[in-house]
Formats: sequence, structure tokens, C-alpha cells
Amino acid sequence: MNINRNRIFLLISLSIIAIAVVAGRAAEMNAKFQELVTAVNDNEGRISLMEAEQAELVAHLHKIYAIGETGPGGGIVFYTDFYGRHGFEYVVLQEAQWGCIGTEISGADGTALGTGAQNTVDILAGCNEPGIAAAIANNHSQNGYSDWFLPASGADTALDVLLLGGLNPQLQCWGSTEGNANEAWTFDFVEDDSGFRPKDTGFFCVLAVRSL
Ligand SMILES: [Ca+2]
Repeated sequence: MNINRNRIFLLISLSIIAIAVVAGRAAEMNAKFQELVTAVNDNEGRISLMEAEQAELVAHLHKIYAIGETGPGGGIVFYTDFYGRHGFEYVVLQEAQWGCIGTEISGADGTALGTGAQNTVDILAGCNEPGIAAAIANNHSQNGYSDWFLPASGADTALDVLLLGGLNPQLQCWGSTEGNANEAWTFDFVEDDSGFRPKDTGFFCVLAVRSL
């Protein structure tokens, strides 16, 4: 009988040990499984991040501007850098005077392409006549863009190139470069005679441009 009891005791002990080992293994496997789940989630996170980055890159790559096409602001692209990543677009607005004839504005003397933004700021700071060309360009809003300004005289060459390509409508419009107290720049592709004209001439349109 003792032998049998011992056998039963041994059998129970072995069973308990076996259960403990299996339970231990199960816990270990569960921990491993959780690790794997975490790793898979991490990877999925990384993949979606990479997909987002890729989408952004593709969107960026597609922002290549070509001269003559319609820009994001609804204007015509008339200048781009070498890669087409940046440039300028223009729209033609109503006729107006340049304003403040007889007054020399502090600043507004920039001539290089792109300096029109500062010229426009200078004109608005130095001339408070209502409805002037700089104000019309500055107040213009189109396609959600309100960063329009009156271009400096240096835009003439780029606009002329566009004209030669048959893409530019005939226009006689104000630029932002001031010549002196009485004259300011006009782009004139009707007479092919851009230059400084009296600031109170009323029949010049407003050329508004924005950077791309
Ligand atoms: Ca000036």
C-alpha cells in the first residue's frame, strides 16, 4: 500500500511540476506574442509615416511651374527659376492712377524682379490717396491668395519674353518702381515702350503679381 501511495504522490508531484512548466512556458509565449504584436504595430506606424512622407514628396515634386500656364492664384505664370519650383504669376486688374503726383515716396525705388513687394509696402506707407494702383494690387484676393503686389520695373524682361511667345495679352499697366516725384514705371506692351509716365495718368491698368 505504501508503495502505491508513494507512486500516487510521485505522480501528483510530477503532474504539478508539469503544469507549472507548461504554465510558465505559456506565460513566456504570451510575453513573446505581445512583443511581436508591439513590433508589428511599430512597423505599421513606421510604414504609414513613410507613406505620408512619400505622399508629401510626390505632392512637392508636382509643384513645377511652367511659363504661360495658370498659376495657383489664377494668374499667368510669367517667370520661373531654373527648376520651375519658384516664380511669379500675374493678373491684370482695373485702371487706376499710380497716385501722389508731386510727392516723392520714401523707398519704392526697387527695380529688380521681386522687389515690387517692398515697393508696394513703401507706396502704401507714403501715399494715402484712395484707389491707387498699389492699393488695388495689395487688396486683390483670388483663389484664396491675397499676397499680390505691384511688380518692379525689372519684371519687364520676363513679361516681354512671355509676349514674344504670344502668351501675353497686350497691356499698358502700372509697375511699382518710382522714377521721381512725378513719374512711375509703366509696362507698355501696346506701344512696346515701357518706361516712366506721369503718376496721375488714369488709363493704365494695375498689374498685380505674386510669388510662387
Ligand atoms: Ca522713392
